[in-house]
Amino acid sequence: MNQQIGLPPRAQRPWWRDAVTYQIYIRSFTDSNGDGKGDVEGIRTRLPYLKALGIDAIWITPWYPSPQKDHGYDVADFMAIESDYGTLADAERLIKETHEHGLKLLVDIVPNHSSYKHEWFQAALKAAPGSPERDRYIFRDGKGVNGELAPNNWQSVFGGPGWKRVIEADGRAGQWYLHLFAVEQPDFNWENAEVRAHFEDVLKFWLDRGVDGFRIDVAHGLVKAAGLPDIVAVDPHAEMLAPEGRPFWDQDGVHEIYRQWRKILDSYPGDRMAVAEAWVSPASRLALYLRPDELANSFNFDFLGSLWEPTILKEMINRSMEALAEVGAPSSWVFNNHDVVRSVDRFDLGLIAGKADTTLERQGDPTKFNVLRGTTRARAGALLMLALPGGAYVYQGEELALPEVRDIPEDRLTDPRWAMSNYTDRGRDGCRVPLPWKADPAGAFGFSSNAALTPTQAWLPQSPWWGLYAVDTQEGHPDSTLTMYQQALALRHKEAGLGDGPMTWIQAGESVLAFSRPGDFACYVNFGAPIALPGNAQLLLSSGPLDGTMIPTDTAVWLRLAAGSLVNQPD
Ligand code: TEU
Repeated sequence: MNQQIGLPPRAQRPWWRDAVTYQIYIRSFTDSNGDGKGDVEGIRTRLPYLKALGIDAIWITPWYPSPQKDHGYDVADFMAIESDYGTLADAERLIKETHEHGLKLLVDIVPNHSSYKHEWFQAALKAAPGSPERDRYIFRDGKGVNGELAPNNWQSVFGGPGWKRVIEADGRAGQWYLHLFAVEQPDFNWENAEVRAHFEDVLKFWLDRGVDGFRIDVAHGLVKAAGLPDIVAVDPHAEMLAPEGRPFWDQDGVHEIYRQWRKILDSYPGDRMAVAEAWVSPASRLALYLRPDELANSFNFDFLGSLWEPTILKEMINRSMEALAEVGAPSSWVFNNHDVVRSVDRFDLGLIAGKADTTLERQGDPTKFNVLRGTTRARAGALLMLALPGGAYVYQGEELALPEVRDIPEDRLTDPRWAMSNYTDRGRDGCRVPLPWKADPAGAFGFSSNAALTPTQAWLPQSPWWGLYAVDTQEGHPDSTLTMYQQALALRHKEAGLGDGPMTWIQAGESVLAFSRPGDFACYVNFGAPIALPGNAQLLLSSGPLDGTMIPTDTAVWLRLAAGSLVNQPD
């Protein structure tokens, strides 16, 4: 399949067409001040690690002042830094030093909602119905004789009703406000000019400080259908995340916002960009966010919900690339993020993203069921992802093959999903446990500068087996996943044909995904019984040991093919 014909060489095209961006979940990355929570300074101390890993950019999850009801995605002030995480001066220093390391830096912008502690929402609560203060959010009168019923049947993504009734100044129950996420995350009204102007100021505030771009949270949710019509579904909550036919997702009006944002990005020097977190399908709808006058990237979330199955994966790859080629945009592959069960577990157990199967508790012993198979597959998947056209987003710990942590005690769970689902869904904490930097448990496995901090004292407790995956045990070890990522990312920089550009499928059997990239480069991923390496191929990298000249099950290889061996291969 050939796309992007006429693409300029890598050095001449914008960095975001090819970049591998590393997602830093700030609270769990590195704690420099010993309080058990990650911070800005902690990130700065790890820049050498990130540089050595070979990524091109970092994306930092929300670092703004926040009551932390959704770990920073509830923002109280979009133009400052959370005091637990540091200061604006720390952030400015981090931006500068990230650039000195030759890396780009993205910040997370959360435009769908604010925290209930945001001064605008506090003002809205005090103001009267119909006031300009209320108009910045989505307040409505309730239904029923006394307004005691929610204005419509929208539910929260986290569980339970999507509306909360407020007490008015006279002490009586009054209007309702919309919160598509936690109660403490009231949705903004994007029809309001002040909201639009504020976010333009927010973009400029961070662009002026040198950030290279933004990850846009819930990018498909800002505009709600006029009149806020009910969801037409038997079970509105089950349908909340369905991307199609929802009166709050992927409304056409969002595109005008991003066209405006693109103008702001383009008014700054360098290739400033934005990447959309848009849970939108089909791929042709997602492509609309990537039209030349809109956003640079949009996460491709298909892999998050896919099984380890070649036919499905191939279809997804084809669909995504075809849709994006229409608008001239690169793909942005994602295997992991802070909202889904880690790929090591998904690929082993066949879990679908976000649906942690609590019947399969690991109970603290990673060897209890087949974590090894998940690791083998996650490693092969990584080589697949990093060989595909376009860019990729890697979530912290993915390079260590961290599994999902399933044994966090219930009384330590913090994700709002846990309470909002009436304690039926453990939520997303299992992929957010602070990173193990050292095998020694002191300082919560090296996560914290405070050596006295025990693994259970980190903000999310680390399980006793967490140290098995530590950076210091993997660093320099020829078989470790960290080493494999370092090698893959180094090769990716050297191979001019990787990153954005054409790919051609190679027919290698039903259980194999194989494709070539320019420069006689090929990637083979074997999902079935062992297969032979293609003749005269030079092995560049493999995700696991080969068996002589055979590629074992669940193994991926990067190869230099003998020149001319691809002639007459069907697409
Ligand atoms: O997520 C948006 C979203 O709809 C899903 O990722 C959802 O949170 C998940 O599938 C259900 O648990 C973004 C952020 O990535 C997420 O961390 C925030 O909680 C959410 O927005 C609200 O800001």
